Amino acid sequence: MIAKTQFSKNSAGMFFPRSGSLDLSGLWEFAFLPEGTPRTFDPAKLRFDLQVSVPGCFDLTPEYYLRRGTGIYRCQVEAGGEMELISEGLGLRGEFYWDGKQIATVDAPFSRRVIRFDAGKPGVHELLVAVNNEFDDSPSSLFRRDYDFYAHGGIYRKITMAPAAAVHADELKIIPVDPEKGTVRIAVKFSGAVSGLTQAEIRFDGQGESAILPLKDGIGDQVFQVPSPHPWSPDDPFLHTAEIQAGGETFSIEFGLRKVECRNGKLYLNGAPLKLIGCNRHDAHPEFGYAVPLDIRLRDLNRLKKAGMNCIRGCHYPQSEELLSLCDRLGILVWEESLGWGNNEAALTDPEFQARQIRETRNMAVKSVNHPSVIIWGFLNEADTAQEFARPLVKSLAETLHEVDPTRPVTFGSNRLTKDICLDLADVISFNTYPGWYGLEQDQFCDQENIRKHLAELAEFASRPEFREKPLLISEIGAEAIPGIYGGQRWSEEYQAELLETVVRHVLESDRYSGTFLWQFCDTRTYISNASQVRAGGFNFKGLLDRYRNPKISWRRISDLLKNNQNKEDQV
Ligand code: ADA
Repeated sequence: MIAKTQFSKNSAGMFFPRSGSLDLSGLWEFAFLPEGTPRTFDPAKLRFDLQVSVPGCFDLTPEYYLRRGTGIYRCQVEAGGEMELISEGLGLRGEFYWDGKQIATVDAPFSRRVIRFDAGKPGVHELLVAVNNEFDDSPSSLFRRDYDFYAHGGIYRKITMAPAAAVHADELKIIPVDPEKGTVRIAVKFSGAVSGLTQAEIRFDGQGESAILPLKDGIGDQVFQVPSPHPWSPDDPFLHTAEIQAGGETFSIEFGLRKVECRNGKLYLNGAPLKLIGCNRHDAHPEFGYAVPLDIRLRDLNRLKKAGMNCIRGCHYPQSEELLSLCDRLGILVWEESLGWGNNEAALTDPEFQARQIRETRNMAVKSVNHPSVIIWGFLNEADTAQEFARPLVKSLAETLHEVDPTRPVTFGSNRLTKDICLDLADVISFNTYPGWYGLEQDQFCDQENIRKHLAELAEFASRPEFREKPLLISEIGAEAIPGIYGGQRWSEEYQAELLETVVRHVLESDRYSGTFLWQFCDTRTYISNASQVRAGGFNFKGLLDRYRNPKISWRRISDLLKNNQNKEDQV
């Protein structure tokens, strides 16, 4: 059974929504090839003896729990002629087959792919998606076994199909110029049937006359006035819509009129100083892996907003359109980053790894550019940026993001801190640091003074002439707390709460810090032990919520702190 769906105007976060698209979410047939078996297969010889959900992670089904190998998903689709298939994200890698013929391969987890192919005669056809979650230990691997988050196998996000448009929208960017005046820069790149295409028509919010965007070789770039402009902000997340018509196709894009700036060492949003207080959030759940249902995402974000937090860091991979669209609608600010974690010299100097990082970072920016909630782009979390060999890739990634959209600041979470030699390449300085947990004093009870001293030292370092114009963030900080362990000692809920409260108070009081993303929103699945750490029961317990989103003491403590802080600000 294939659910047919039309994109409604308010469909959550569809990238270039097109009428007549088919959402292939639903029940698919499933066959499994265990780890080590050859990944070439004859579909006719496979045993499709299970039905599974798409989106879904096969390694969380009871039948294949935590297994590694190749999951082969099969469904029948009614289609014909030139088609466009959009895969929002899978892992760790995959191949797409149409009637047994390979039409695409995907070597990057969590990334969107637009696949155009000839579906042949109209009728019922077979779509096969083979996803593999075996570890690849080569230097070019994007998702390594020592990453501190679980490498799930599955179709993480939606697959949709639509008749391929004659004019392909490769890039549609709506970049605010002046939110108050309501001016936006519209930059488009079309391919396909573009010869003779001299213009696109632009219409805002379904009203008024269309405006003309001249095109040459499918490319156009011009500033427009939005009628009745209404700025976007966390407190008033108003979304405009632009319809872009070209070559008989209509592309409907939501956008928000907002401006993020770095000035005098601070972040500004729509001209007002911005203090980010929020969490690192893996888009994950212990029962669903990375195929997180809309309802869970919505509850997470509503809970975060209700607690008085205003941002998430989408650690450590490109976020789904659905999640970003929810953040647009709820007014939650986002640091989105491409996939990376602790990458060392072998990876950072590997030409294939570099090419993949640049390609996927660019893909992420092109995908996310119209989401007003995304205000910062990141990459290469905790790479070895204390070494010269890291500079070429860091520089290329920063340039790639600035080329897609010069209006958003770029950064990376550095755990090399004052030894980092790439901070000049970032617009924002972001430190991942764990005073009171790793490395520094490991006290039985929380040493607030030591934590404040460490944060003050980092702020002093970041106040040097070469850095003081750059905003400063603590992009990760926290402590493990096993749910139900009490008493104030390390690993207890009170220890975590006291540490996090010390951090948030310090950041709120600090003139130098533009904010912090606490590590982390909720407990997440990782491994009992891998190269870099041991994790009790295979979970990272630094969540302020447990894995099922039940609050620990720290969640309540931080929520109360932020509410009191907001009350004080309101009284000023
Ligand atoms: C690092 C890393 C996180 C997580 C964290 C921790 O900062 O970026 O993904 O592993 O440490 O819990 O130790």
